[in-house]
Amino acid sequence: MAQALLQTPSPLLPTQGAPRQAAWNAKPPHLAFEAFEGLAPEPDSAQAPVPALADPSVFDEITAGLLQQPATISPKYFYDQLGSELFESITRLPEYYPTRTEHAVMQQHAAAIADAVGHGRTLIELGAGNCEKARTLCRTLAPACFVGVDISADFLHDAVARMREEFPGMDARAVGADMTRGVTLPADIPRTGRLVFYPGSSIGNFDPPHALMLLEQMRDLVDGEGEPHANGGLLIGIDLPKDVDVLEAAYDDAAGVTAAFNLNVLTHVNRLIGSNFDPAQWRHLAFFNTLQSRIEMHLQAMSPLQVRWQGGGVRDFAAGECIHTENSYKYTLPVFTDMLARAGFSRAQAWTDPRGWFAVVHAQP
Ligand code: AVI
Repeated sequence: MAQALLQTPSPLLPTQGAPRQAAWNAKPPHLAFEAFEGLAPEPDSAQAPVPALADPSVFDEITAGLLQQPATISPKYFYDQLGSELFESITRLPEYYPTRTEHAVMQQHAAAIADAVGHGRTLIELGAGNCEKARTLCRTLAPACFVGVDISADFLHDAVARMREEFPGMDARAVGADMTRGVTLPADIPRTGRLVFYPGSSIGNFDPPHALMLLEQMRDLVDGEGEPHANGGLLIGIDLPKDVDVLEAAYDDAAGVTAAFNLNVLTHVNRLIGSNFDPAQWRHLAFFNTLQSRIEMHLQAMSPLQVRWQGGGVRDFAAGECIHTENSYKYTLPVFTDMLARAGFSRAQAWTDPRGWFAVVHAQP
């Protein structure tokens, strides 16, 4: 059983439900799938010649999803260049509370978090991207070593170089790895005193069985890969259940940025599989599924449509039929603490904002 020291337990009931396949391999923006950019044919043209695709597994994955009933597109395909920019805009929207609320929790409880976590650690940020969130943490934690992990090591190198400049005494490294496939750190990264940092509530984009698998991988990392006195920890951001209107507005903002973000996946898919999706024929849907405690995003056909792709693939959509593009699970602290315990983190402590909208959780084996 978890021995959770939950400072602000969520008032909402725990919800559990059957996972969907669609989001198992969802990636937060910094883990965006970036293969095939540059090999792309002209978007949105069924007639344009389509170059041979470099990796058939991507083609197969997308087309298999499109042929499912209901159709799905993995959220990792949100994050092409435009999708990543749109996501950045989302994080600044008045309706999208998670980013600024997590930041406020980290600021407000900086001293307590630092006391719990400890100074001089090896800080490992998963999905580090531009290392912006870790930079703030480094100022309070003064880690001895920082390891930014991201699928795109090239992108990371600049960010990690800037970390070295700002924190000259800190050993800062960039590691290119897809965390969904397991992360192996360089052999000289200290095995004791590791702190894995996974902010942004990105764990919510994985369905619960895959979220559990990821937490188990994080547990292996903080365990120093078998080191008996590893003394490691995990610091992770969790979006909590809240008023449905607040949740739904965050994923269907008045300015239409989230709609553009969702629709952009069709343009990206067109480039990846040579399909002829016309985003103008689809509309963005986002709603809270109370039973599963998750926001669901879908794209809905506004009229009967036929979509074709390279190699003769075809899918007919009836008017109103949907493609499921994303889940964003909202965990109560008791439910998430239970998941942490199943992943081998038996102690957990959480800090939240005054409204109880978002939690930063420190967990230890
Ligand atoms: C990356 N992830 C945590 C975001 C979320 O809130 O689930 C992705 C997102 N989708 C629509 N808006 C934001």
